[in-house]
Amino acid sequence: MRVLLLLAAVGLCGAQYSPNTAYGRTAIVHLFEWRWADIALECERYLAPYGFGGVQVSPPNENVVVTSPYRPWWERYQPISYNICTRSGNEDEFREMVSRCNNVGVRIYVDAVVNHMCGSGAGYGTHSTCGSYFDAGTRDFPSVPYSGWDFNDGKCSTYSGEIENYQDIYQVRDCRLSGLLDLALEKDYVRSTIAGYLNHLIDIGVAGFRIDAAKHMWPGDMKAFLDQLNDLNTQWFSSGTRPFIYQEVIDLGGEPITGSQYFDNGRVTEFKYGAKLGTVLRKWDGKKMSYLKNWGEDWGLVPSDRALVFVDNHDNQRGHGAGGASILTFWDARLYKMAVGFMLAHPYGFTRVMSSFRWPRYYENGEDVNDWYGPPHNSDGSTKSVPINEDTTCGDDWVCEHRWRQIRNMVVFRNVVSTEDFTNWWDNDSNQVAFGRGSKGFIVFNNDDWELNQSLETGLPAGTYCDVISGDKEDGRCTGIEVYVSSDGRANFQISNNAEDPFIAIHVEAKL
Ligand code: QV4
Ligand code: CA
Repeated sequence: MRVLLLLAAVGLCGAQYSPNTAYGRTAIVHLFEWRWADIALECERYLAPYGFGGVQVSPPNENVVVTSPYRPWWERYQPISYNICTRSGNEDEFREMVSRCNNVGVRIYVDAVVNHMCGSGAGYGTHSTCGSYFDAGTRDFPSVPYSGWDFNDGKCSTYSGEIENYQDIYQVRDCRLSGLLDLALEKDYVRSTIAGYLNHLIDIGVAGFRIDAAKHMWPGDMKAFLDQLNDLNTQWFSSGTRPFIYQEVIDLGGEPITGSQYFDNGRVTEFKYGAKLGTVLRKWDGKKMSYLKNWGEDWGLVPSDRALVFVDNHDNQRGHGAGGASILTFWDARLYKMAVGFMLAHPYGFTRVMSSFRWPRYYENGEDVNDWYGPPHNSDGSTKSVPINEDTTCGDDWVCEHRWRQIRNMVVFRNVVSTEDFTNWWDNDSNQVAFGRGSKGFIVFNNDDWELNQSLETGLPAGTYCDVISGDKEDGRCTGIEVYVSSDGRANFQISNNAEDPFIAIHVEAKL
């Protein structure tokens, strides 16, 4: 034990790769743009009962107020200070959320925007979410404080001062990402200021961080502030627990900067996951689901214990960032549920479910000109609270994918099978596949244009199981399809290619 403590003390043990979720919880949800008060409610009424491990929240620090276009979602990626004060709420509301979520075993992960401050064109004044004065022109952020000395202006080699070529690793780190004032992270003052911000959040009780734009920071500079982070708050975590770190590094190949260069700091976001899975489910370039038999590192993905995986994220569901047209989103609901179901059933990576808001997509010359739309809001620009309908869906334009029965039940499935290996793969050499997780769970997909009618080895104990895709196990009965597993572990599966959801999932906690 002493050795472990020593290792933890020097941050050598693998803890920063561990999500620090409560026992048996294996997935988090990105409640994009939700208010802190609504997240606290969602932790207690939904996420805890259904075994979600945690929530990735939108950046909690003060950001610039952009009014043209009107309050875009991306204004939150332009920091003005590290005051906990945004459209999602103030510090008291943030503390309340973290405490209430931790108290029901749901962790909070903060989206940490520490590579930069606001855009160089953001002007000067107090148009910020907490009224703090700033002057982008003179790089003056008195509420941190940062001054001109704390930015990379002199270090960037490009004429525009912006990143122009992603093949040049110096530009990518030391120039501005789309005009965002780039912080000088080699400076001790900047490193300790960032560490101070993150330690303030750790003190409040968060479990870890998504490090925004990590590709744009030198891994060593990041390590310098990460090594200054305190252990997690012992009110909710055992002593010596290190914050979970997952770094946004978009690496689809073809660039000199790769995800593996950041492994010393923590996990990385594996964007190849959603991009490749999308091409398979869309059957592009002759790809078919039977190819997924060796899904994982054989497909060029990073090692499973260094991967934070997702089908889509807040950027690429609206054409920002990377992944392109293959990315499946809630707009492609039927295939999206299959992709999320596959992700949650498969053992690879630590999984994140997206929870979005709807916006009026409108394409001109192939571009969605409304991709900037912010969350549902009142006339004063404040973010609307999330209404919950009778049928448990969300109201207004909140999509709440995490509340879709097929997705919510697959989060439970992942928890139930978490200790089990990937077993009993079957495929028809086309787009009908199935696989199990030891003796705890089994899933079957039909993405062909004809019926699946097949007897399969499930690995499960004999009995009657409720399909958790078409329904639930409720009051001792199945509200959807029933599956009979015989004493030899085999079961017959019939899935029409016209089914609402052409996949079936069963597990031992949905057994009659
Ligand atoms: C514009 C011009 C600049 C000009 C600047 C002057 O493009 O040339 O210098 O004005 O101020 C918004 C606008 C963008 C504007 C910029 C700065 O869209 O037009 O520049 O603000 O004013 C999000 C959005 C961006 C948005 C940014 C800041 O996606 O559109 O820019 O927030 O508001 C790469 C990175 C990856 C990144 C991804 C989007 O490797 O790290 O691009 N992903 C993360 C976040 C993402 C966020 C950022 C990084 C920046 O996931 O949401 O960008 O924090 O792949
Ligand atoms: Ca940078």
